[in-house]
Amino acid sequence: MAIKIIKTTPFKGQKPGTSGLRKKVVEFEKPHYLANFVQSVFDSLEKYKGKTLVVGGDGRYLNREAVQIILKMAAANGFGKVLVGQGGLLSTPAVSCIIRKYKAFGGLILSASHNPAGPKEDFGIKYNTSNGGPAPESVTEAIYARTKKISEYKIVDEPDVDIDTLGEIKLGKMTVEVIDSVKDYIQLMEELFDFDLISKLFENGFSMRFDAMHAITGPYAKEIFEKILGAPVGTVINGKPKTDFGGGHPDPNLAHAHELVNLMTDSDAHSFGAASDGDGDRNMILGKNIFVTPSDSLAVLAANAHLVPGYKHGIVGVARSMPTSGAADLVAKDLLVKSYETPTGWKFFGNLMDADKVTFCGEESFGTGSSHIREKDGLWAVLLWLNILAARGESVEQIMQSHWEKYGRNYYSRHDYEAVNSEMAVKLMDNLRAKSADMKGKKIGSYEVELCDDFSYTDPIDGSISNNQGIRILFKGGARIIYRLSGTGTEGATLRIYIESYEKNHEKLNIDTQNNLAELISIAVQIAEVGMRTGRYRPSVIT
Ligand code: G16
Repeated sequence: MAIKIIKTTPFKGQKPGTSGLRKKVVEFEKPHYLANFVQSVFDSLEKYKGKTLVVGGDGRYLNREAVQIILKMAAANGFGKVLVGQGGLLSTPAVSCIIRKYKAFGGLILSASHNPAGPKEDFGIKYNTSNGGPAPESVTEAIYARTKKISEYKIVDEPDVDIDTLGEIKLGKMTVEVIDSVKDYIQLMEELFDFDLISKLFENGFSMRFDAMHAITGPYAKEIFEKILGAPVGTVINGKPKTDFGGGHPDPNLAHAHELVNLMTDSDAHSFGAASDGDGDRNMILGKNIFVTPSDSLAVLAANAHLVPGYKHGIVGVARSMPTSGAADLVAKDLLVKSYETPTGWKFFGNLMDADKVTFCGEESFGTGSSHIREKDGLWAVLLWLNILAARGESVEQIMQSHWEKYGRNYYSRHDYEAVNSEMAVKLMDNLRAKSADMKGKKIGSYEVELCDDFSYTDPIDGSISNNQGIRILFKGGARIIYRLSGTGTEGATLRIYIESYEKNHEKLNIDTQNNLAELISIAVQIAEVGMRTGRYRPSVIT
């Protein structure tokens, strides 16, 4: 086996964000760009020689080429085996499931998640560790440090591997096993959920649409919903993965999943609608004419988990990212289990799940998951909802209504200002941080500030500290305004403003959220001086 040592120079701007390295495709197409990152990952790991790596991606433009580079570099660097999804395809939750099931050393996931795909759009790569979850900050920082110093990488000089035929093949001394992309994941879902009960829903005419947004979940969803659970063909829409995701923006939210949203707000709307994103870890849940916020979804799932076989003994705790609404905390209190507030980023949940402190976790950014794997899981959330709907024999609206009656309602919205000048965005945050020091006790409109700070998190398991995780203004009575800069954008900075109010006495369904939050929204914009500091007078996306 001929191993080539290629001389290279470090690139600027390789700092991994919330979820690995995400950049425009043109960056990844620069000579050695991807290889530099992959070698930096390998150089940051210890004792992986002879071990197994899992590789797969969401099928976006560059996926296949990237898989070939990784396979050849893994062989040159001494991995014993690579498990690769057929065609190079694996959803992010499936990678997590496979790493855990086969006790692999780690995995490389090729995706830029919900960001658009194609030659002019985005690509990404991230490393997951042996627990199946995203690498913790200690590892991502080591990778980043290495990218700044790297001077060469190793790759075998061999022809491309056939990644379309299932089975084993040798690449130098390393074995490449091409595995079925959906099988292991579906087996896990069958262990958690009552598939017979869900099938009966469909037998009785329950109508659902699942929008795969031309991304990775299409093959998984068709197999699960249409083949195994017996939902009619056509239940899964946009089910064929495309390298450019059909030119769409596979972010399952009200702004981007408009086809599904239209289907769910017709006069003859379906009973249930759901969507997932580019790599299959996010989810959006809709009932007939009703949208369930991800924060509410986490709370409802936690409150009803005992109805589902995989969670019939209850949950041990719940975790949510700081900007996610407090709805799940109310459920945790009622269930007498602990709730944790972590910084944004799925990696913060891993330690809590490994230590058996939480069963469910979720984020406002349309991510929900459980300790069955160490990634958020779009289809899992959809199946959990279906299992609960079947067990309760109620509609999404009825379930939400009774949930709010019991726990009160957290009105919640996120306003995003995308592609803002990065320098302006940083200054805006610095200004807020400075202001936050003396806001406590101030009355602003009808609200009184209870606490204002820049969120800092001490991991209860390993004691690691993450500072500067977002400016929080907490008001008396449960209202909150949070500001943070996104870690996943690929153009300039994205300012996210999260607005929440809490109504204990929930009276009627579908009070318009934006109207309900109007005063807080205007307070949020004024305090941060968004218009003056960014030149932007309205958000790019409201969810
Ligand atoms: C990623 C992380 C999530 C996080 C989200 C936040 O999601 O995996 O844990 O909530 O980013 O993004 P931002 O920093 O832009 O607010 P994904 O689905 O992009 O991998």
